[in-house]
Amino acid sequence: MKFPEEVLRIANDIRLMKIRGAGRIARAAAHGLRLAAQKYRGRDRDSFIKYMREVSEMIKNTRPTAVSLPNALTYIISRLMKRYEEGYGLMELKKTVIDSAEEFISYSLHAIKRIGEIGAGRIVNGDIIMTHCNSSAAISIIVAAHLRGKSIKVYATETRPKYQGYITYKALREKGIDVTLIPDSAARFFMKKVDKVIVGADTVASNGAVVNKIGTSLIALAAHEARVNFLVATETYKFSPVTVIGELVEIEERSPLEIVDEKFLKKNMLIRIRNPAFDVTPPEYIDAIITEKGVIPPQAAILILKEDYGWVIKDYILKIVSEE
Ligand code: RUB
Repeated sequence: MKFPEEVLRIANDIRLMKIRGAGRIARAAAHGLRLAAQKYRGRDRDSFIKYMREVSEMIKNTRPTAVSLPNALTYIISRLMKRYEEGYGLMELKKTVIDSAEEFISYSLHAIKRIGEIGAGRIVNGDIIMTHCNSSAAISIIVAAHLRGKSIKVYATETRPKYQGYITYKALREKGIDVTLIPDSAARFFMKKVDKVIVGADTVASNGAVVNKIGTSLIALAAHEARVNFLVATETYKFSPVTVIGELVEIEERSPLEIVDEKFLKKNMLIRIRNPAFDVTPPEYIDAIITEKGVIPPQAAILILKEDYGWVIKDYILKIVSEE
């Protein structure tokens, strides 16, 4: 089936990381489904469902690690399917997709703001904060604390190989925050000066492990060694229901060309390069997870999952039982 140009462009932008960061990716996916519904020119319900499922699958397959992407799609498609099973007509089904997408996007933006408000309460006047990569949720906390008049200093890691740390540096600088850019490898060097590390998340597993940009777990280790508070800022749609039944989070491996250029690669044909984009920080290294619903210890991740995704988890478990 042919997908609308604009929807294909969104998928491609996610793949190429022109749209990046777990929250932004989720909102772009929701927007993609909304556009697909708006552009649908067919006339019957069944073909619309088939088409929407295919668009959803195509968007889902852009990047594998951030669970916010499938969670955003499920949010919309599950509402669509419910209406379909209740016998609603095509116009109503389209409206369901459009309304659910808008609902998700506005929930997401509100959640980031709320995380800022909740997280700012944890920041003390004079705090020195380290952050890694570029997380809207982590930035929301830092900016909210600054706006409350707290005097803070930030170390932002460069975040090689894609240098998302520069985006963080610019965003904080524009708000008038005292921010210093450091190489990733200097994280331990500066850790003794730091009071809190705040990072975002791409996925939170049911045991409280956090998947985030490569290098996060090394920083967590350095923070643990120096007895520095390690906080994760994340919306609850980054909690992964499949991890409850033991599924592992797929870690995206990206092109070696993000590490070396083509000329180097041609000269060194036999070189082996690995470029994992994310790593896993175990719950033991995380002091708290700050969500829009409040602050939880990582071990309480399962409670969020039960509350928000209980029905999805029940479906998985029933599926496993019926396959046995
Ligand atoms: C981005 C990254 C971010 C999280 C959280 O990785 O790891 O820390 O996605 O970001 P990439 P946010 O640049 O490879 O997408 O809080 O904005 O959702």
